[in-house]
Amino acid sequence: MKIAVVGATGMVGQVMLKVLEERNFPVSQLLPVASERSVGKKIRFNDKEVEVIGLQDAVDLKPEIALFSAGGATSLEWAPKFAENGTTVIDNSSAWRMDASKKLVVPEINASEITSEDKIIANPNCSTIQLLMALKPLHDNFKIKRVVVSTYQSITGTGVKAVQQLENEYAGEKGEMAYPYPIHKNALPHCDVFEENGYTKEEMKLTRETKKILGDDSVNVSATAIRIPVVGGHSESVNIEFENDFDEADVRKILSEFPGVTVQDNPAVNTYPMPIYAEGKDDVFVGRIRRDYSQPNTLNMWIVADNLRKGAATNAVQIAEYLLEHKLV
Ligand code: 2RA
Repeated sequence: MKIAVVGATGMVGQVMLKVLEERNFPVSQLLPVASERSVGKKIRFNDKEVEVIGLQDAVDLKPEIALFSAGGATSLEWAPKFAENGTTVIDNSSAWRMDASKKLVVPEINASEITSEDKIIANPNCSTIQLLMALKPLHDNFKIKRVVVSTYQSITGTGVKAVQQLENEYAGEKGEMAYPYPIHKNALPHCDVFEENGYTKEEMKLTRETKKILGDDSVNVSATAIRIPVVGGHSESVNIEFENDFDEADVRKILSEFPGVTVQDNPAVNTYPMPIYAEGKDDVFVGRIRRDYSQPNTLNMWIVADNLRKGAATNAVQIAEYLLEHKLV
């Protein structure tokens, strides 16, 4: 299968290539695509050197699937051009997520919504994917009324510039700033830009995308997104109020039986999810599961996942695998 990876030289694009290799995705021809300044560079894929090409060349080569992680502007302009040429686009940017005509997919939750008509499929935001992997099975069993979530997000979600800023600050060196303030020994209550309502785009993604993926506008979500000097993954403290009561043992059983979720929850022996151990893995790790005794039918938990893998690259490749398995490409 001819596969394009648009943004192949970026942080997520490189993880997409790695995941395609690890999962032995049947790539007959890889088209690594990047901006004009990277055209001609060589990347390695399946032990071979492959030359980076430009967007128009990639469209003309008519790949069956194009995995995009190149920013919203590139997706808005180029995803339709690939789609018009018969390519199915799986886009990791926010460009198409809230478009009513586009599917927003976490394979374990709603891949069955995809049809052969869907030529642009949106990958949810990383913090949404890991949250929904835990919420969906609980919503199905206990019907969620309201979610309050605080995220503790890795600087890798911002990109290479942020990782470089932290390294510079560790070394006591000046350099380009990805954030308005130092990130070393700090916590920034500012992920993405602020909207009129006082929430950041990152926080509103959690609210809007949760409703769309669950297909239930009645679920209320209030989010606070924090950037912290961590690289392994995003962590989330989640408080969930249900319509119906629950039994904690049932909650653990339901979560542990959901594909792609691993329950790590035994505080007596210091067992709980942490980004340093989630890094490089594809599961979503859930722990600190405990009733919130301050109000009825309410639960607290802690969710951790590698934001570059299940939060982006692996989720996109899993969608591609679904398309292949169901002969949708
Ligand atoms: C972030 N989720 O972490 C956003 C985009 N990757 O900055």
